[in-house]
Amino acid sequence: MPPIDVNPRYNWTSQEIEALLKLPLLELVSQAHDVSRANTDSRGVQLASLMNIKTGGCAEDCAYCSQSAHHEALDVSRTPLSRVGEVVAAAKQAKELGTVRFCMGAAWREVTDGPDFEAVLEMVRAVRALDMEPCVTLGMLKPHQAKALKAAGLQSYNHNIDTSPEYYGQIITTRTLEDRLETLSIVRAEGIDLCTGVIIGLGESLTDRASALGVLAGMNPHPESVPINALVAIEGTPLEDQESLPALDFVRMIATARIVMPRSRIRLAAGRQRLSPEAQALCFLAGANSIFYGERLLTTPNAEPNQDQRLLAELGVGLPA
Ligand code: SAM
Ligand code: DTB
Ligand code: SF4
Repeated sequence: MPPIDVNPRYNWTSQEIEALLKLPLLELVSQAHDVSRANTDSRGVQLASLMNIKTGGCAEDCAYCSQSAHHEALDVSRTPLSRVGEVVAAAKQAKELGTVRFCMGAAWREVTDGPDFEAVLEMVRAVRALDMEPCVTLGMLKPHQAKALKAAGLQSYNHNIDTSPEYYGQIITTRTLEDRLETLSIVRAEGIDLCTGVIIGLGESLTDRASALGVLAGMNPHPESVPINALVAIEGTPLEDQESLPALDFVRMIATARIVMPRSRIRLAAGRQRLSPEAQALCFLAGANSIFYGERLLTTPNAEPNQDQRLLAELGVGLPA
């Protein structure tokens, strides 16, 4: 292979990306680490907290998701939208723990204008007022809604492509990848950062993983943050019996994402709870520079904050004082 280019490129082919994914692991991690050193502050890991502001009852049929109205996930009951006061209290607590980004997720297929959306705008303003970076994930958006979110102070919009164009129909049938890309372009047009990533471990092939990364790496500019999720298999969803992803596959995906999107924040996202401290250390070495921090993801537990504190301190990767 030619020496790795440490500057951003937007013309990666799926074949090139697949060749990276297939490199001997230590060669891949070493190349990714060089790219990290040249492009990011390798000591800084951004902490992001998640809050589910509206649980369950979503009209989409994403096969991995406990919140789809099409599945009967155990332990997930529908809730109305959280109150602004509850969100502010959770954001304050997250700030005390050292979180810089506060992400609010609603199980909506798309945003509808009205009191709920007005309340979300209020939440964004309140999180901004706490000097944190507000991020929301609300499903599909129309241009005037993106404009209103920007005006409220939204930093970032999470909207994942999830999987490759080729595998998409196996996982979601109620929307297309084109719908996702349309929302992403609406968000970007308003100057809101993109938080756009994938899930692996859905039964997709290595070629699918390369193809999904190719979609992200072809965006110019690259998404500012890229969550790499490993499936959390949830009882009651169609993927409940999916075999769990080998830890080193997670490392490979992070390293490859770092190489093809050298300046993005690569987030070691869902599925981290199952990784040993050693596997997580390899992910940071391979260029992961953000994690979800806090007891919960959306409907499942996250890695323990106490253990995270110990791990980050031991690795010396920048836990705030
Ligand atoms: N409805 C919005 C949407 O789909 O964008 C927001 C919430 S949705 C739960 C956000 C992302 O979380 C999904 O796109 C998917 O990538 C990830 N996710 C959801 N369930 C997951 C699971 N069981 N395991 C891993 N990642 C998951
Ligand atoms: C993202 O990429 N992962 C987060 C966040 N964006 C919204 C969600 C992970 C969800 C994991 C399964 C659950 O807790 O329901
Ligand atoms: Fe879950 Fe989001 Fe899919 Fe709805 S759109 S089923 S909340 S992943």
